[in-house]
Order: sequence, then structure tokens, then C-alpha cells
Amino acid sequence: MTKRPILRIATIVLVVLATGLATACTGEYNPKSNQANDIASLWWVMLILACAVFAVVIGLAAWALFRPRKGPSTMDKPRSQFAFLLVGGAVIPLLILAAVFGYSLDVMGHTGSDQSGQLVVHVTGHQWWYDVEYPQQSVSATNVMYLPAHRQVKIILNSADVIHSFWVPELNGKTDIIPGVTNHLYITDPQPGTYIGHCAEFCGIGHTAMQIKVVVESQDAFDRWVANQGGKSQ
Ligand SMILES: [Cu+2]
Repeated sequence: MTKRPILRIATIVLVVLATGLATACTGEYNPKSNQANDIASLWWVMLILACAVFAVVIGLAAWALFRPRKGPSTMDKPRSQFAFLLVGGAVIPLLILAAVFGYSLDVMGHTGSDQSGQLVVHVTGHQWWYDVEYPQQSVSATNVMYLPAHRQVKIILNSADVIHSFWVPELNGKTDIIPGVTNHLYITDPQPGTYIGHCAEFCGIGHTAMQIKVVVESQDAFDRWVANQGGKSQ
């Protein structure tokens, strides 16, 4: 075996790993609420596990390709091969998948529940815009949502026509907006900032332009916005 094929394979593996890391580092995922933090932690654990599995598989493939072949090895025995396949192909993957499944269920259980003093916002999806209403303050907005920082917000989602989706990656996971169904999600302890949400369910010709801007600001600034709209502060 010459050195060239090894160098070529090593270069390919390095480029693939570097591309994956660069994609992860420049992604827009930047959690700014409790729920988004939980989802981001799960995502990082899954990425690290996936990288570890990838490294082990590539390492085993490299070992199988380049190991010196001086006579029969213990791996050439059928019983050794069966044990290796059983443990490496079934037992270890099952353990990893069960652990990730359990952690995912745990994160799904942290989605939030009703709290006294939470802000309630009704969002109705239309082709191709979001109607945002604040029943407690008697104000409304279009394609923009103002929220007070560090409180809990309950967003109630309905559709006026077809299936849409509400997804602000920095604040929570994606939730579909389905005609005839009322979905809801919670955003707990949002951090100040401006975040862009996208409709994540193809809903017609204007789908790609269907966005919502979420502005999280101080309670005082939120109260001023409500007052400027002619609403009542809580
Ligand atoms: Cu859409």
C-alpha cells in the first residue's frame, strides 16, 4: 500500500469534518429562551454522538482496509464475526438510540405549562401573513410580535385558510398552524433582541415571503408600545 491513497482518504475525511463543523458554527441557531436552550442542548448532544459514531465507523473501515494481513486473524472466525456484528451492529446502536430517545422525551416534557401572569398572544396564519392579537391588552399587529423580556408567553395558533407553521428558531421549535385545530406553544424567559420567524410549511405561492419579526424588549418598552397602540397595560 502506497502512502498516496491514505493521504487522499485522510484529506476527504478532514474536509467532510471541517465542513460539518463550519456549518454548525455559522448556523442561525442561537437559543434565546428556556425552550430553545433545551432544544439546542439536545442538538449538541446528538451532533457529538453522531461525530463519535462517524469517527468509529471510519476508523473501523480504515482498519479493515489497511490492517496488515499476516495469516488468519481472530476476526476471520465466523463466531467472532457474528459477535462483532451483534454488538457493533445491534446492541451499541440500540443503546445509543434509546439514550437519545429518552433525552428527546425529556426535552419534549420541558415545553412549558400555564403560569399566572403569562402574556397570551393569538396568532392567526393567513395566506401569506400573520395576524397577531393580544386579547389581554386589546391590541393587534401584522407580521410583527412585540414581547416583554424574561416573562412567559403563551402563543395560541390558528389558521384562517391552509396549513402554515410558526417557527422562530431562537425562541422555540417549529409548531404547525392547522385549519380547525388550535395549537399552542410557550416561550419562557425570552432574551431581548429581534428575531425572524419563518413559515415552515409550504402554503402557496407567497410561502417564502411569509415571515414574522419578533421584537423582545423590556417590560417598560412593551407597555409603551401597547399604550401607543391605544391598548391597556396589564
Ligand atoms: Cu407557508
